[in-house]
Amino acid sequence: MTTQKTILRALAGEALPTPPIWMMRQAGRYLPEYRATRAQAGDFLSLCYNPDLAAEVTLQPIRRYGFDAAILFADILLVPQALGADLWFVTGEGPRLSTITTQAELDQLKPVDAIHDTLAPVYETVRILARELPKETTLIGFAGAPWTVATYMIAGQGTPDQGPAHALKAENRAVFDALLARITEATIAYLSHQIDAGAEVVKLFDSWAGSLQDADFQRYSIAPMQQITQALKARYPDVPVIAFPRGAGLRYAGAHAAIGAECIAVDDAVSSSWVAKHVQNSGCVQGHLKSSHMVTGGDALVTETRAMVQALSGGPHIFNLGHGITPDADPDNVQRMIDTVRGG
Ligand code: 1CP
Repeated sequence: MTTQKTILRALAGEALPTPPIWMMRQAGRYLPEYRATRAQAGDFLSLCYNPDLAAEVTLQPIRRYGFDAAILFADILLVPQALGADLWFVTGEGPRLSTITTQAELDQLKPVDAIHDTLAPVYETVRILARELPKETTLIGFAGAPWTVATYMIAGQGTPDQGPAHALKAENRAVFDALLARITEATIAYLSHQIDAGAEVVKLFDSWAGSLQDADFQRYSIAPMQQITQALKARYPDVPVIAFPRGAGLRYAGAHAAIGAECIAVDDAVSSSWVAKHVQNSGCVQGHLKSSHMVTGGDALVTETRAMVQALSGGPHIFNLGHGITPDADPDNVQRMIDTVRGG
């Protein structure tokens, strides 16, 4: 059976003449309408937990650009908060969390069944979106992958090298493993509720996968994403999974099979010709234009976009950036990228 939605067709393995397109962080500060709604909400977390306003910012880039997918507006750090961590955002700096580095702190986390009390507004946002999105637009739910979420829970903030998480892994493997297991279990429950509410696809963001070496990459990036994917497939065999082990480099090859995901999202550090040969041969790929083109624009944006579409035209491809769009991007450059993808 074929579906009309282009994203679902690509995820089912179809090479489309024009790749479907959406953009990581497409609802974000580069858009004046996002900044206005965020000001109305008061702060970032209030926006995440206000279903009407979170649905509104999710819809804004769909109205403006007609992307083929909408991604739920939320954040990967809502799961730690739902497990009982304190979470706040420092303006101009980023997230801050209470830290988990000992068995005693781990014991204070809430049981997984309790996360839905905090996350109920997110499920309501998904229900609103499932009603209000245009019929051709696919609704993507998401969560952070366990390793990436753990790096924030251990350090209490974003870190350039994920040093504190690597240190805990070396010094207290039992606590580290138990924390990953708890996040994994919570993520399965969270994504199941998003799917029950109407998410048609789910994406796992492992933004810091690239800092895991050798056996650790398999054990802490791939294995937890595989476990989540397998649990979701048992309950929802028809819901495709996109996995993004960012920074995986050569290890993107074989990731479809290792994780069991329909689609592997790739970053901009690998070449499109390499991706076509070594990743797309195993299934759908998503990506991977440098997000800096959304700031600089010009001929390079058009040339690079065309070359990428061409290089990945032999198999299933969802066009996207290699990482999230940045606040200094020019909204006109986004339109130019879309016109290039759709119009040649
Ligand atoms: O001030 C603001 O308005 C906050 C900026 C912002 C936004 C727009 C944050 C804070 N989160 C979000 C939304 C968000 N985050 C989405 C919504 C959907 C969309 O893509 O449009 C998604 C999918 C995320 C995912 C997310 N949050 C990731 C994984 C993807 C990635 O970018 O690598 C990570 C690592 C986070 C944590 C986070 N949240 C916000 C910031 C600034 C960060 C990064 C912090 C750091 O590492 O320093």
